[in-house]
Amino acid sequence: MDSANVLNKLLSPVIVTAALCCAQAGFAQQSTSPIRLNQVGFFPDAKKIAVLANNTASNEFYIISEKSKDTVYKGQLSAQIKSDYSSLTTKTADFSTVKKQGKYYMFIPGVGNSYTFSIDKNVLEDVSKSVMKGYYYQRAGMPLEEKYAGKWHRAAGYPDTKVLVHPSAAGKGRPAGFVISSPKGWFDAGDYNKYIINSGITVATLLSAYEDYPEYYKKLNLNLPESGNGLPDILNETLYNLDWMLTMQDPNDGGVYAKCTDADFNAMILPELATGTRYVVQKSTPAALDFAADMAYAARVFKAFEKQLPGYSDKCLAAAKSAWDWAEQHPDVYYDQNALNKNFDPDITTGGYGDKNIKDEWLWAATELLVTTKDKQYTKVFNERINDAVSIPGWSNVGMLAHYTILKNQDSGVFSAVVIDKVKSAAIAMADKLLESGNKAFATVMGQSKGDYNWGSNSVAGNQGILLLKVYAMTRDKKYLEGALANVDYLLGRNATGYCFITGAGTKPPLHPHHRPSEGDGIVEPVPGLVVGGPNPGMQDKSYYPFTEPETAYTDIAESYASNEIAINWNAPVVYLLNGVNFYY
Ligand code: 9MR
Repeated sequence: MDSANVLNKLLSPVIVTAALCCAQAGFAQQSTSPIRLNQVGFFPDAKKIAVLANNTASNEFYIISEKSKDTVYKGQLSAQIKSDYSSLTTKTADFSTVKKQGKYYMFIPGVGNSYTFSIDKNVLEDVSKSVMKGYYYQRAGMPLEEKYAGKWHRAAGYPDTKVLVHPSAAGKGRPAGFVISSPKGWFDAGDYNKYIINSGITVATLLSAYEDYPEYYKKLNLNLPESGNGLPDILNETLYNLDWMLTMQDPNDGGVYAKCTDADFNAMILPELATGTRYVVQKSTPAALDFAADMAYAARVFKAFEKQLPGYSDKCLAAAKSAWDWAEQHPDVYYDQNALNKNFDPDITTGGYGDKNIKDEWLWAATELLVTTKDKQYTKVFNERINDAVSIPGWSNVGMLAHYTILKNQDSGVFSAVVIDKVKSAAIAMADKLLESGNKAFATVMGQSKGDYNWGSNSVAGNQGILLLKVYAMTRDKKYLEGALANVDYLLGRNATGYCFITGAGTKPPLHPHHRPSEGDGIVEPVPGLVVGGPNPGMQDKSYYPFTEPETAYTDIAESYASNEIAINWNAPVVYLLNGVNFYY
């Protein structure tokens, strides 16, 4: 980075705030507007709700056309609502009857104007694409050319063609120090490491987005280097990570390394400047099972693209089977980084993704293998686990992904009517529960309990949205679609922080995500299309948080890896959710 860029980076908050203020002069309180709404905008036929998040006495609001300055709607604010997750009290403003396409803002006497928003049929198109394109910017081992990456173009980094087998991962045929090649894949998050566990749910979520809306995704051009090659771009992008995952399997025994990593997190530099030794570390049972599940799923999806990718589907399936076999022979190998560091050198201090309850991983892998192969050998584990309770998924909680696969493959002949009925009614009951509870003060499904505001809370909002969309597809009852949209509104600004949580979107997006390329590139705007973690009262990074309650504990500073990092498993549910509602409305 040259000195001008360093200066830019230091000054960036000032410059951006100033630029925003100038660009939108005339609007009160640009940086912390108490009027919280979806900053990107609304579909003409959708519910439209804004929230006033302060104690103003006003009872009325006005929707004003930006162009003519005419009032197009005058409405009443609701009675005060005390939030369950912070000391805020709010009032809601419903202007769903305004349907005419155009640009508007809300005016509340005594408060001022909101940000400008659009009402438009295509209002979510750009942001939906951009969260998908976000993965391209996470690619390891290839240069991002300007024609695809715009001003965020960068040199290649982390080729990972010479990766050492860490002593914790040594095995027959591959002793410690053995060199393997493990190229491609996405950087996990703000860091440059590549983890199998987190790829597990991420890849499955993207495959499921494609499977649920194939015609939609076939038309979606993301301007990738591979665009136009006969594969939908969402699959082109997913392949980039699947190719890497395949290299993480030890051909000698089918076991899967937990991660391809530096020994320690490095500085906030561009990937091309990182030169540390890379390692594959310890194989683990959950890594093998997540890998098996993704590969068995990919084998189904890519079967339809035999012409473009001859043999790929079979290759995935063979990899899935041998990973499963390894897991059966090694059913309780967990990744415990502290234990690992006591026994082996060098110490590894990057992300752990340690998961010691892997009943859900067994269910998921068995389900995917069963659907793809129809082989009875997977039924024993399936039958043992199918009655386990499931909940909104996350990287360590993947049982629900098995349920989604059952719902999608009801006609496969693999599942009994009893199982299908149970899974269906459980999904509907969960969706109903989501609609009943939620954060009343902000009118969102997000906020079922305090626990929703955790590390990566925005992925909770996204994953709740996925369940609602899947139940909507099953029932066609609009209330589920509206619930999903309420979480879109949450992510795009109707929340207690006032931020739109996606870089480059809305009026007040994060400007300083914990993301090494965005910090290291000297460009003021962060890389676009990345979902930040969101409110997390755990505040494990101990950095400065202006507010610290469950729904407000978010801080837009690069140090805050616990609230402002980006991660592949947080983008994926938002990809599914945004593109899903974009498809339906
Ligand atoms: O998303 C993970 C979160 O659930 C954990 O609580 C946290 C601490 O173990 O780690 C998060 O994952 C991080 C990973 O370990 C390394 N890359 C960045 C991930 C997001 O912060």
